Amino acid sequence: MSRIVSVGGAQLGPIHKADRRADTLDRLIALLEQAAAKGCDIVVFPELALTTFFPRWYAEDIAEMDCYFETAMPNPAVQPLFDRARALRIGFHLGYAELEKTASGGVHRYNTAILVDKDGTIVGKYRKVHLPGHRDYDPGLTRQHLEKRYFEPGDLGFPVWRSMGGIMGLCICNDRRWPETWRCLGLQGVELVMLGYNTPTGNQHGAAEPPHQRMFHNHLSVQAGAYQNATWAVAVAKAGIEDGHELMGGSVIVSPQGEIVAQAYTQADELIAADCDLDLCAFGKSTIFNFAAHRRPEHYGIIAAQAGATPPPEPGAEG
Ligand code: CDV
Repeated sequence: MSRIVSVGGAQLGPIHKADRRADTLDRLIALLEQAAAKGCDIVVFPELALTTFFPRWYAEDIAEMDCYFETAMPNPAVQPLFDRARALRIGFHLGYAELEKTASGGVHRYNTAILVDKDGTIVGKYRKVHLPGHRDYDPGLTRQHLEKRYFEPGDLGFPVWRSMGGIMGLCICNDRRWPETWRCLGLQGVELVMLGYNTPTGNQHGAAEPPHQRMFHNHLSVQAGAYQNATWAVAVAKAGIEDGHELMGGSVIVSPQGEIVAQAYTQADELIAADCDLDLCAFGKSTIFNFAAHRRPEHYGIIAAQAGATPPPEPGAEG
């Protein structure tokens, strides 16, 4: 049986605050249809693919942002995407802001992604673990990035699922920069990692980090994660000038050897695609990254035991 999964990456151009939800959904469905026409089995949409990147704005009362959150998935506003995908027999990955109501009347807010199979069934859900930015308004920054204000860290870990003949995993945007993310997925045999991102082209601290370096870090992270875990990876941007703030494009599909096999060249709605042979993962997984043969977990305890770095004392410092 073929283990080729034909993957589409549906990069989105900007989604402005003023854009109507129905128009945004039409754009997603148009990309879905392009992917289906190309024969894709699955199409990957970006992080927070239904709305503008609202964490760039401060609200004293976080509930003011609830208009950007989904309280159920699917829901009437996104049902047309689910219906069209099922009719076309194509799976998809979708990032969105999730508001979960608890039995006791409380709420949790997460930056979430789901994996939907060709029958329209949600087979997997992931909630972003590595939330970048800050909780409070910071006047010293060129731009706010308030993910820590509006979302809780994900509580689902880094699960994988068997779907479409392979082992699928998800992460979201900033997660791609952390080797811990990739290794948690790699240790479960992941063969295709899907992720979306909203990454500004400029540094919010005003630091000398030009756009070409930021794009390099984007690709470096995904290529290293794919290579070191012998997995395919699809990283898809929301790009362009959104409500006056520029987000990078550069969506890519990366092979288990860490090579880019497809890349977007615009900052607009654009489909990239590649036939991903999941059997190609076996080479790295059985040789240089044969984890069972070569890993030394007895020396890795520090990774799970602490968050911050603990350098040794300076020479001459009092103990
Ligand atoms: N949405 C993100 O997680 N963006 C971050 C930016 C703020 C650095 C990223 O890692 O791309």
